[in-house]
Amino acid sequence: MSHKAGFVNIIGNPNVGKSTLMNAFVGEKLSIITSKAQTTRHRILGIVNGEDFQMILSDTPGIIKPAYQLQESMMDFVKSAFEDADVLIYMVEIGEKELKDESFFHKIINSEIPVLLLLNKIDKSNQEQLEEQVQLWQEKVPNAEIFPVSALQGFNVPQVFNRIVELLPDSPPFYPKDTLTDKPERFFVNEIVREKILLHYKKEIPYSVEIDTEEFFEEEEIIRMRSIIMVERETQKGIIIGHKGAALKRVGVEARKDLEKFFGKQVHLELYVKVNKNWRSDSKQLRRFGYSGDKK
Ligand SMILES: Nc1nc2c(ncn2[C@@H]2O[C@H](COP(=O)(O)OP(=O)(O)OP(=O)(O)O)[C@@H](O)[C@H]2O)c(=O)[nH]1
Ligand SMILES: [Mg+2]
Repeated sequence: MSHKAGFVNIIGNPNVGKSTLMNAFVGEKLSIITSKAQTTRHRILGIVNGEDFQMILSDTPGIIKPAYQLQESMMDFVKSAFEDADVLIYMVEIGEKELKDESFFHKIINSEIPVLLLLNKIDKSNQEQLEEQVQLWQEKVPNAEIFPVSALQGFNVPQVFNRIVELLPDSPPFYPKDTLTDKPERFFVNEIVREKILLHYKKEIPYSVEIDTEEFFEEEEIIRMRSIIMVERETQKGIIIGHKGAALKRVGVEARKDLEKFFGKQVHLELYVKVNKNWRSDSKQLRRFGYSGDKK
């Protein structure tokens, strides 16, 4: 029996719904989702295994013009997604005009590999607007096949999935057929905690935070985890902890509930807050947290 396998890399502006789409395909909450831009900071693989195919999706950070070194490393993940893609998914949302970095747009319109342009969030538009947008994007990206979708509501998602399977090259699987992702358990602990930070703190706070899970110890009945919430400055530490520790407690309670769902087991989560001065601009620190840390 012939077998298909390949890399399907999802790129686009921040907040357009890339992670929502990957999770919908995989059927698991692998990537965190919030209404804030730059929720995703890494390249995260989500693998869908069929009897005769393996679809390796990769979720990437939203495209931006980097302002500090962490963001440069985030854009390195986007660049790497162009290098190994067998199918490129360019996601835009209704009403969007252009990609936040033109050089990536040129790569898309000159792509030699198939491009599927997903016009997302159509649940927020009407027929007239939709038709106008489809036409606009067809002119802008003539090499793309366009699919209006709602990643959130699942509209047209199975159709896109089937089209991707058709486009996958003949190949044996790249990963064992029971693999779901390339990331270790601790990564998901970091991400779930960071999601709660994105949800509950304002302004620059979520962008100044990195999580480092120091302990992940699985016992028969329970998984014990200890994570450090790293901030850039002393003042941010106080904000994270909140009055009498209430803010931090809420993060802990909500994260634990999600972790229990994710791992299907009881979880004990300890959270600490530490100042790690300017970690976002420190190559060594960035590498420790899984970013390239390359200076441009
Ligand atoms: N109405 C509507 N909202 C959506 C849809 N898809 C995603 N969203 C919402 O859009 C917001 C961003 O979704 P994400 O999946 O985190 O977007 P992203 O492109 O991964 O964002 P970054 O990781 O920040 O680049 C969330 O609030 C989602 O619930 C959709 O089809 N319709
Ligand atoms: Mg995302």
